[in-house]
Amino acid sequence: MYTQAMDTAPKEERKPIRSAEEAQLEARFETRIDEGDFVEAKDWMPEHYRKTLVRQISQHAHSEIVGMLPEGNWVTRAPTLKRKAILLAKIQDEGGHGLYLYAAAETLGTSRDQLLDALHTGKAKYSSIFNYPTLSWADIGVIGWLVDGAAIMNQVPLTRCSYAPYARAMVRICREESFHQRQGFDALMVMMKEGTETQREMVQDAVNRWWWPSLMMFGPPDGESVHGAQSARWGIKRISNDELRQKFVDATVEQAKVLGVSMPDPLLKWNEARGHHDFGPIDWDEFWRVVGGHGPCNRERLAARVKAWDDGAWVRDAALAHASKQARKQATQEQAA
Ligand code: BYC
Repeated sequence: MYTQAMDTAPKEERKPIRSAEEAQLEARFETRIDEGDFVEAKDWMPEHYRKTLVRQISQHAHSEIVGMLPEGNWVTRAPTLKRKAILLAKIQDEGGHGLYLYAAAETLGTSRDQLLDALHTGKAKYSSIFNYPTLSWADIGVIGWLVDGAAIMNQVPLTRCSYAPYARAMVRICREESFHQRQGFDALMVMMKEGTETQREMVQDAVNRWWWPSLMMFGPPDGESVHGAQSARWGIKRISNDELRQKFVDATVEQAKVLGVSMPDPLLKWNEARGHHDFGPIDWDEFWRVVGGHGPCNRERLAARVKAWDDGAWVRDAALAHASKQARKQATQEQAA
């Protein structure tokens, strides 16, 4: 049994005091996880598990919402009506993914307002990839092919995440992401196979700019992943950052051959002994710079989200006023009855 008096460790080394009941609950929780059981919102869970999920799910939600911005830049300049309709639908899907994910995070007891406040004040992260600019129409195809392709690789294992509300949201999201990836590949195929030399050059230029940032989406190398081991232990992450990155490289190299583009990596080559492609070193300094808020578009992206929130204040106020008017009306009717 733990008492305050036994807690003689220096302050910074002290572990939170757990009651015997809590220790028992935690042991039962670990056993459930080991048995591959899913955890529901109403179930007991360790505080650290809850925090890890709120962090990851809300970062994921923010990524979907911020991810709408680089694509939104091209809605008015899509080359055909068909491409415009597809792009609009994709961006709407992403808004929807953000909403499922905020809802999943809310089941853990953190409100939507708290989650958004963390984004708007720069405390919460979102995927590094969305801090790069979209310079040509080919970027939209490459985002679909590479960025959504990397997202699918990372997110399919999350459909088996131990936290059931997140896993359920991911099933739906992954179905839509695979359509997103295919539409990107299709747009690039048209440019590569039916387009002009200039269009083919645009595609290659976009691949050159998005390849390395796409590899960074999977997070730091396993040795530097702060949360990786614990998240794997809890069945939140089923496959490590490096393993997913490798799977992505192996899959996309083959797709690049079909498209007729090359990756901007002279060290990329098949390694017969490993049964995988070797690839060159990733610029982790660039990754941490972008994650730390100093990428090409960090300020612009955050400012756009804060502006959207501020501009939407009247809608929230009106909805609240309407809801309280309805509640008053109902109360009066109930009194009269
Ligand atoms: N960007 O210990 P680690 C999409 C942070 S949506 C920024 O390995 P973890 C899409 C990490 O948060 C794409 N930060 O972390 C949308 C941690 O910092 P904190 C988003 C990153 O959580 C629209 C620190 O680095 N997908 O694809 O075990 C259109 C150490 O990392 C990044 C998801 O969110 C990054 N790339 O693993 C198209 C999927 N990587 O929190 C596409 C769900 C790492 O301690 N998330 N950091 O301050 C995950 O699977 C995991 O959170 C990650 C990172 C693999 C991303």
